[in-house]
Amino acid sequence: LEMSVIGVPMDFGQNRRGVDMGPSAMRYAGAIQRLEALGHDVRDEGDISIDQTNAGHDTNTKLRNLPEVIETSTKLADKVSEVLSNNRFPLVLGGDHSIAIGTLAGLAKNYENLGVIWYDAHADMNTEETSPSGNIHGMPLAVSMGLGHDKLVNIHGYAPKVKPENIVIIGARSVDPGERDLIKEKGMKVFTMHEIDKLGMTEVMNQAMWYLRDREVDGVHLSLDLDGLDPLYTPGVGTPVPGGISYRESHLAMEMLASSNLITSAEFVEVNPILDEKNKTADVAVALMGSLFGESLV
Ligand code: DIR
Ligand code: MN
Ligand code: MN
Ligand code: MN
Repeated sequence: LEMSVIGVPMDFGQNRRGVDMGPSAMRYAGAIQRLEALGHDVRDEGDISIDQTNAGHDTNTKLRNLPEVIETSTKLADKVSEVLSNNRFPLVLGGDHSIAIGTLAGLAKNYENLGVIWYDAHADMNTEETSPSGNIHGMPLAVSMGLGHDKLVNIHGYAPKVKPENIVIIGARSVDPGERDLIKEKGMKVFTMHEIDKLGMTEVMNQAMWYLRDREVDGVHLSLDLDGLDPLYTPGVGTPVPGGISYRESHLAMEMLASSNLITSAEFVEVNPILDEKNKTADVAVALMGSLFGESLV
């Protein structure tokens, strides 16, 4: 692949500082070299610049740091579009999960029928009305479906970015009441930990991929929140939830995606080295990138 890596050192979407160091942590863990070793042509595009002027001064408890999230999303959307127009594969390193608003804004206008795999302990489908926290990292999927604050929903001047029926959520185990209602209302495809336990990851991934093929998607974005894994493996995240996806199940999922050739863009988010144990979470993120981009033992 011809890939472009975009860092988004942003922590405005939630209230634990340090996730802005995620891109550095993943680079330090060898992300670029790992992908180059697989024969990919990797261009590190550096980081999106983030204005820290008002960090810590926000008083909006419904939508924390809204102006900063809007500004960063817009810049990221521009960058992702530029990478696509150069026919390169966008790989985005976060940053908290609110950056997905920008990634999807940059991607979706280049596809007729974009699919999304959302690998996460959470559904990220809150709006300012339903959010228990006011943290925008709990909202990007709702925003991308066209629900939420006008300015977030309309980044890059169009909405929605994705259709609810083109989204598959994998690993959910902490879902807020408003999110649950929305999942039901939209009839969304969700594989919670219950399905992963019951069916096994092989069956879950096969069903997820066939679901998206049946939707006739012309691209699939993988949005991987490291808190989708069990905190045993990825402790360096802001909102850990026990009972998560294992290290091996996650590698299997990435390997299956690799051999499917479905994935056309990806992002790895919520790596917070301040909360981590010796950069373990970034190491896992980079190992998963290895599997997603073609590593195999024999
Ligand atoms: C929670 C946490 N549902 C919220 N969301 C997180 O604040 O909306 N998403 N951590 O990754
Ligand atoms: Mn910071
Ligand atoms: Mn998330
Ligand atoms: Mn999450």
